[in-house]
Amino acid sequence: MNSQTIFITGASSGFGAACARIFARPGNRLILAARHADKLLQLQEELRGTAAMRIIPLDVRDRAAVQRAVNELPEQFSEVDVLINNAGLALGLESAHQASLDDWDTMVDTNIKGVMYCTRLILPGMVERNRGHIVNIGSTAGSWPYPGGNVYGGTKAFVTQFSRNLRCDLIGTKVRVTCIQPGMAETGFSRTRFKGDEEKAAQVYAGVEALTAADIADTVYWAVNRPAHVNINTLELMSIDQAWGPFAINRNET
Ligand code: NDP
Ligand code: 8X3
Repeated sequence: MNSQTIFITGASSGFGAACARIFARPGNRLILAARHADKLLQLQEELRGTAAMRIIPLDVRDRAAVQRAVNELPEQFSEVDVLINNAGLALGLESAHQASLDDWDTMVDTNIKGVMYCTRLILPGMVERNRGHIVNIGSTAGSWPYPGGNVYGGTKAFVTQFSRNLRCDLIGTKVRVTCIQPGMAETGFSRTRFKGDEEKAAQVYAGVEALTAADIADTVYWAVNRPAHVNINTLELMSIDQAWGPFAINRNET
C-alpha cells in the first residue's frame, strides 16, 4: 500500500481515534484534529513510532481556524490524500417542539458547516493533484427517522446528499468520495448527546452488542484501500442487534 497523508477530524475520541489507530502505519502521515488537545496528545503518545503525526487543536465550526489549519500544514503534511470528515455530535433527544435551539445550532454548525469547511478547503489540492479521497461519516439517522432524531438526522441527511453531489462535481477527476453510515456504535456519542449523563448513555447500549469504533475504522480503511478506480459511494452498517421497527400508528379512542 502506498504511503498516505490522512486528515482526520474528531480524532480525539470514538471513530476518529480508531481511524487514527488503523491508519497509523509506517510511511503514513496523520493529521489529527479536534478541540481537546489533551486527548490528541495522549493518542499521539500511544501511536508514537508508527506514522508521522501532526496534531491540530481545531473547532471545525470555526471557518477561519479551519482555513489556518490547512494553510499552515507543514510541507510534509500539505498534500492530503484522505480527508475523514468525522467530527460531529448529537445533542438531546427531545421532540422538535421541546428541543433546544442552541443544540440545533451546534449540530448544524458542526455536522454540516464543519464538513463543508474542511471539504471546501482541502478539496482544491486533491483536484489539482488528481488524487484523493473524502470519507464523510454520515449515519443511519440520515436515512431512517426516529423520535427525537429531528435535526441530528437532518444534518446526517445533508452529509449523505453532499457526498453524492461531490461525486457529481468530481466526475472526470480521480478524487473519490465515500459516505459511511453507521448505526448505533458505542463511543462517547451518547455521553455527549445526554450531556454527560453516564447512566442514560449506558442505557442506550445495555444488552446490545453495538458496533465498535474499531468496526467503523475498519470499514473506512477498507473503502480507502480499494483499487483507485473503485469508488464506494455509500455504505450503511448496523449491529446485528439493530434493525428497523414498524411505522408508528396513533390509534384514537373509539
Ligand atoms: P465521539 O463523541 O466519541 O467522538 C466525536 C468526535 O467529534 C470527538 O473527537 C470530538 O472531539 C469531535 N468533535 C465534536 N465537535 C467538534 C468540533 N466542533 N470541532 C472538532 N471536533 C469536534 O462520537 P463518535 O466517534 O461516535 O462520533 C463520530 C462521528 O460519527 C460523528 O459525526 C457522529 O455523528 C457519527 N456517528 C456516530 C454513531 C454512533 O452511534 N456512535 C453512529 C453514526 C454516526 P472534541 O470534543 O475533542 O472536539
Ligand atoms: C448515531 C446513530 O441511531 O443514535 O448516528 O442516531 S443514532
